Amino acid sequence: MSDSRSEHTSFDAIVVGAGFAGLYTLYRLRELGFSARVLERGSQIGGTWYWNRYPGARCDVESLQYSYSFSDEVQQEWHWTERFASQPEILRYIDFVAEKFDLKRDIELNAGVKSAVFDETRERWTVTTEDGRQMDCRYVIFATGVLSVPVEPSIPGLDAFQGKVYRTSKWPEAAVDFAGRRVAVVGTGSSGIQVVPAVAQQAERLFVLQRTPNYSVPGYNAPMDPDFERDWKANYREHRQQAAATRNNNLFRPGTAAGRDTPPEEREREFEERWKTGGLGFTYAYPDLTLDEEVNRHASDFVRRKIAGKINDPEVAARLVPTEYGIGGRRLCVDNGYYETFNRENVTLVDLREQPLVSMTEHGFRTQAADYAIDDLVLATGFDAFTGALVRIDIRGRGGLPLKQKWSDGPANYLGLTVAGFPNMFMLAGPGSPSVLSNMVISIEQHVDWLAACLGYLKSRDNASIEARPEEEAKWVDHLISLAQKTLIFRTKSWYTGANVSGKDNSYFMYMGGTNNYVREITAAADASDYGGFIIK
Ligand code: N01
Repeated sequence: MSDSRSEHTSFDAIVVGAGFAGLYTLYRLRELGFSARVLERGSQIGGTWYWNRYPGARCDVESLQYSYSFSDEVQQEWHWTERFASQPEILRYIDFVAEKFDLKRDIELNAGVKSAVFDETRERWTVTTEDGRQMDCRYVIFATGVLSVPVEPSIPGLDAFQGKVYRTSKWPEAAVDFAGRRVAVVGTGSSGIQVVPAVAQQAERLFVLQRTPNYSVPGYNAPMDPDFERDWKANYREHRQQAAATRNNNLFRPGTAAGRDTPPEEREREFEERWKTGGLGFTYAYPDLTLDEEVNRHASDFVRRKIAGKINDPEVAARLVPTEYGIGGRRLCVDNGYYETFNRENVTLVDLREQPLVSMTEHGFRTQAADYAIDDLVLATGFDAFTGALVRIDIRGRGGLPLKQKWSDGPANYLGLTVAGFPNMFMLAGPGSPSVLSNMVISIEQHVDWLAACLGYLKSRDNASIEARPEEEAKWVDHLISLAQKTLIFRTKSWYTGANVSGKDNSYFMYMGGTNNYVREITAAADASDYGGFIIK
């Protein structure tokens, strides 16, 4: 990729991360005439879609929507082969876009960033890579991903295990063959639910270690319907506009009538209809589906019945059905044959609530009920989301204050884009924005478009500095909390609230008021008030 590693060390902007966000940022920075460098720790571009290349990995937002909208040429030229794109296809798409716009010449691979330090006298950032190289820039932009730092699970004896250990979030580039092997998968979130059916097809024996069952709806993935694709390509602009008017940048046909005011038989029909369609649209049947207790109970019971109906053994079914929380409180999963996998002879569900995991052993694992022999262990155990990637970089703002310290009580931010005390620093799709509650590619574009307008404004003022006003940041945090408190997510423990990482539980990692409202708010903060929430000098 870029072979100009040591030629230039000073840039208008440095972007950290070459996933969807980093690539589009580079494209817009070039349009502004900024000198820019993208630093990527992976050995390929693609971010999430480079690292999470486990068998079965697939996006659960439809391919025609989970793609860049900024270039109609790209939209027309690229052909998605399936309703939900697989990880290899998304990676090929990202590469296609990077080649088309000649982005790679400004990207350095294998260039993890160790620190970013703000120099108050020069009002510039010094960015240091893990191999000790220093660069400096006026503006630093973190496009580091929301789910890019895996959590190391607390499993006693992991080091003692003599078999192979694979992580879904860091899967080897070479294909892994599980034929003839005894495998255990730990974790039943979106990653586990995708990897389990794929491993089950190969492995001699598969143990699925489940701690908390999740709700999963069918994906019904299928080859792309040519008529559907033709319609989208002919009307892409309208489809994108309609999606941007929703609360998540995604066309889920959101219901408008309150579930509370809808008779139960009618609700049942609507749920059935949405179940047949498949995908994440299930929870958008009614605007109060995750707010009203009765409606939520009905939707949860409906999915519980559907799950149970897929499993031959009623005892296994009872273990797979979530009972402790309502649908929508945690990230809904989308599966292609996950539940049916438990009807296979070679697959055993190990319910860690009935038989807690005691430890790994040299050749297997031990629960309070039994010892199990395995050859390979697959960890699908989740991420230190939202802030994990940012606090692992030694980011220091005004007065040398580490971001990690500033965020010891929560990720204070203004507009989900900036942090008071950290001038000329921007975060993309991270804490304080709708982030993973939306179609991320479009949310990323909305962030980058805001950033580009802001940088254009600063450029027109002689490359001025920008910094969030602390009082505006405090108001934004209160706003995030009050939005969160209205939701079921707030009352349910999951990685959405940081509950999967010790000491991290928090309520305001995301803006929960909908992407449409969010875009209105950040646009108003820029246009209507002429960046009045910021100090610009
Ligand atoms: O991670 P998770 P993920 N012992 O945190 C379990 C996106 N994504 O990688 O729930 C035993 O959801 C943990 O158990 P519990 C998507 O946004 C998207 O699966 O804490 N178990 C849980 O079951 C998704 O939500 C796509 O009780 C342990 C699992 O590990 C997000 O990424 C595909 C354990 C972790 O689930 C994260 O999903 C994949 C332990 N010590 C991911 N520690 C698509 O687009 C953890 N667990 C389709």
